[in-house]
Formats: sequence, structure tokens, C-alpha cells
Amino acid sequence: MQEIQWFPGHMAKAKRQLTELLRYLDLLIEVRDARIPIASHNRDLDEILGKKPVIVLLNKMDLADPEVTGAWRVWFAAQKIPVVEVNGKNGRGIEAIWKVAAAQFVGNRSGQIKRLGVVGIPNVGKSSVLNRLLGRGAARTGNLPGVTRGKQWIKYKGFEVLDTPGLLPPKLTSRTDGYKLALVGTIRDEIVPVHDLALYLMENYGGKLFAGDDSFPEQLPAEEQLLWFALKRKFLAKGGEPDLNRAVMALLHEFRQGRLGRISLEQPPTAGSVY
Ligand SMILES: Nc1nc2c(ncn2[C@@H]2O[C@H](COP(=O)(O)OP(=O)(O)OP(=O)(O)O)[C@@H](O)[C@H]2O)c(=O)[nH]1
Ligand SMILES: [Mg+2]
Repeated sequence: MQEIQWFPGHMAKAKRQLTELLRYLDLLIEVRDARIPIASHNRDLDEILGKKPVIVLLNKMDLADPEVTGAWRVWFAAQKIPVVEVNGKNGRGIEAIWKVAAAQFVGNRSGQIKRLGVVGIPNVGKSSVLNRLLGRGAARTGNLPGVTRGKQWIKYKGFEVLDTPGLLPPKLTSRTDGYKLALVGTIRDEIVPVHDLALYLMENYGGKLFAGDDSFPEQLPAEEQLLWFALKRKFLAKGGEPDLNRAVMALLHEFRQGRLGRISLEQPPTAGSVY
């Protein structure tokens, strides 16, 4: 299998920009994908944040397994990381963010403007969340001073929210991180070969994806499972043999659309293991 490459220059630049931005913020809202709460977190953020408070959003909760998301909620609470499960598409859970945000400032001088910003890796739903968060009552205020021109503050519910989210590149600490990120659509398919990706999905999550189907060959290798999928869907090439390319594309597409059910790709680490 091909190695996944990332460009260190991108990270250095993103880190610089975020560090600059953080000077103006009192609280950061970090959007993650509920299906991969760890792989969708760029660990460099911890270092950039220092002591600044952060709220983690588990977005796209509608695509994740609710039971696993519940386990993540417990895990984050144990780490003392404030977490909110949301759906940036329909707005579910969004309102709770304000309460959790206000709780970060209990004991602070009242009446003081608290500034917050949204950050995350590509495609996790930063813009959707921001739109939902601000709703219609939001009013634009001044521009952000300094280097980050073009950004504006929006006054809402006693906060000032930066109108543009901060973008962090995904951090690939392992090959499986790369697969997971590609499966949820945060890194492009050109970076990870689609055939490998489909095999990875089958091998690790096939049993869950096709749990309701007695004909799924759970004991067979992923290649065979992919063949099974092609035949099941009647994806046949000209000679009548299974069309694997079509099977690969259909499997990935349907998974990403959530059409194969609500599947989480990561479980919380068990007690004692490191995060
Ligand atoms: N099913 C589902 N889809 C979502 C949710 N939130 C966002 N999306 C979809 O995910 C895609 C990416 O959402 P965006 O809000 O554009 O994500 P982003 O992080 O701003 O993306 P970039 O700016 O490209 O990095 C869009 O197609 C959204 O409709 C969610 O909670 N559930
Ligand atoms: Mg966006």
C-alpha cells in the first residue's frame, strides 16, 4: 500500500495563523467528526492552545453510531474536556454550545465581551456549525484588527464570534488515521488509493455495515467481501465478471452518504491507554 504524504510547510503556516488568531480569542470551538473524534483532531492544536479554553464539537452526529458517541461523551468528560454533540446540517445540539461556552467563564468579570472562534480540519462542518450557531439574530460588528484582514466579529448572546473559521490541516500520525480521514471525506481520494480504502472499510467495518445481511461473508478476506458486494449489487463488467471498480466507488459513496447506516470508525481508548 502506498504511503500517505503530508507537507510540513502547510502545517507550519496554519500553526502561525492560528497562533496569531488566538491572541484575539477567549475561547475556541474545535469541530471534529463524531465518527473519528481522535483522527479528526490535529494534536498540534493542544500545543498552540496553551491554557486557552476549548469546547469540542462532535459534529455529523447523525452519521455516527449513537451508542459509540455516548461512550465518547463519557470519555471526554473523564478527560475534563467540554464536549457537545451536534448536527451542523439541521442544527441539532447547537443551542447547547452557548450554555457550555458561558460555563467556561463563570467567575469572570461580568459584562466583559468574550470572543470566540471556530476551528477544525477540512470538511468537518465548520461553516455549517458557524451558520447554525449565529442564526438570524446575529449582527456584524468591527473588523478584526491586524494581520487577519477580512474577518469580522459578530455579536451574539453576549459573545463576539469570528465570522470565518480557522482551518487546520489534518494530522496523519498513522496510516489508519489517513484511511479514516479519507473515509469521512476530509482528505481527498487522490491521496489514498480508493481500492485500498474500500478494502480497509470492508476489513474493519464490513461486519457492521452489512450486519443485517445474512449472506455477507464475514469470515472471508476483504477482497472476497468486495466481490460479494459487486455481485449483490449486480455490478457486472462486459464479460459478466464482477465490476470491482464500480463496487469500490459505490461502497465509498454510500458509506459517505450514511446510506449504509450510522457507523463510528473509532471507539474511545480503554482505561489506561494513552490518547
Ligand atoms: N450529515 C451531515 N452532514 C453535515 C453536517 N455538518 C456539515 N455537513 C456537511 O458536510 C459538508 C462540509 O460542511 P462544511 O460546513 O462546508 O464544512 P467545513 O468544515 O466548513 O469545510 P471546509 O471549509 O471545506 O474545510 C457539507 O456537505 C455539509 O452539508 C452534519 O452534522 N451532518
Ligand atoms: Mg468552510
